[in-house]
Amino acid sequence: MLKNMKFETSVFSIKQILNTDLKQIVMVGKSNVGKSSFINTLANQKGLAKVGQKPGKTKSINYYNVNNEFYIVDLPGYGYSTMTKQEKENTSKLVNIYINNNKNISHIFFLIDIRHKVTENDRIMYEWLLEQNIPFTILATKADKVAKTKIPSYLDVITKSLFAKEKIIAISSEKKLNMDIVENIITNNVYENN
Ligand SMILES: Nc1nc2c(ncn2[C@@H]2O[C@H](COP(=O)(O)OP(=O)(O)O)[C@@H](O)[C@H]2O)c(=O)[nH]1
Ligand SMILES: [Mg+2]
Repeated sequence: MLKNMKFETSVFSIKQILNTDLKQIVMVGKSNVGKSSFINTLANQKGLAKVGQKPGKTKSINYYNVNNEFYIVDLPGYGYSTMTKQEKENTSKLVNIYINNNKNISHIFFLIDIRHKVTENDRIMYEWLLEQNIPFTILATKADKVAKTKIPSYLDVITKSLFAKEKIIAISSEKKLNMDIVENIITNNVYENN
């Protein structure tokens, strides 16, 4: 569990992006994949990030301050059918500027629902991640929704449809599956190479 995690701010426009020297751990994934739930489980606080929020409401970059040592940053989800073309453009511009002008991103978690088919947007996100010079981990969310014995085959499907070389980790925010692995990744990336 990450101690002393607090919501700090939501950023809707480029000029609001935080100018900070603190390292940042970033969450990306399509809407409803379980980003907010994952953040709440990491913090061990139920209502910290709003779960099941209407897609239209999550166009912001949300910063969670962890003990004044680093940030967990929740990026706007992609694949919203309710967003207008203009909203999608504004959101992707905000995300790109946030990532490209930032030397303090130490790790990106890319969340994919373990049960769902990999979408075109997921593939675009994966290709985009490969082009960044930032370490990342693919997490398959909501693993409690499939039989434990079937988890490896679900992971295999995702790996193959992304042509991913990285090992994908199954997680469950509900059942706290593999949260220790995730926390290790976070602390290794935040506290190493200081
Ligand atoms: N069974 C199960 N449901 C989950 C899990 N994580 C999220 N959910 C559900 O998936 C829905 C979307 O979750 P949310 O965290 O709001 O996703 P976000 O849009 O990516 O922030 C909600 O109804 C959550 O209760 C999980 O680990 N297990
Ligand atoms: Mg959310």
